[in-house]
Amino acid sequence: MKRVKILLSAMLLATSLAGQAEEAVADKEMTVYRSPTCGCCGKWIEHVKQSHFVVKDIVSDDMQAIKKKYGVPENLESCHTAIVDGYVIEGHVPAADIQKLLETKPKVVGLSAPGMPMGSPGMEMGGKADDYDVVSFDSAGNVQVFSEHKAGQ
Ligand SMILES: [Cu+2]
Repeated sequence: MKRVKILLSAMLLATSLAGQAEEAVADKEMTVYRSPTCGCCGKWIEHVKQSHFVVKDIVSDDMQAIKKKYGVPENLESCHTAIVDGYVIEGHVPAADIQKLLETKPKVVGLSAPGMPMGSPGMEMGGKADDYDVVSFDSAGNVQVFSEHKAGQ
């Protein structure tokens, strides 16, 4: 009986160690600001969580002030605004684009999926989807296409 217990605790230890190692590699902290009434923001948060981002969810009644503070250009505004690794992520940007941003580290303020494109993560509308671009922006007003997303792909 004692032997079984020891074996069991060794197995538990091994699993928890493996879990920790995985977290250290994959998890990235992200702060998300959203208005209390935003449903699609919550869906987007679920999307990034599935891609191993650890989300600090902050509800704000003044999203305009947040966007101004972090330098989101008015024409690129969307619903939620997130901060990860010093980059600003505006709106329904796919997690894969955020990962690409964090790997390539371009000299930009951040990324945006302007507006609320149908079919983007958190904006699933049954079969309806738009083509949309994720753009990068910098503090000098330069906006560049970062990645193109075609409906149905
Ligand atoms: Cu939204």
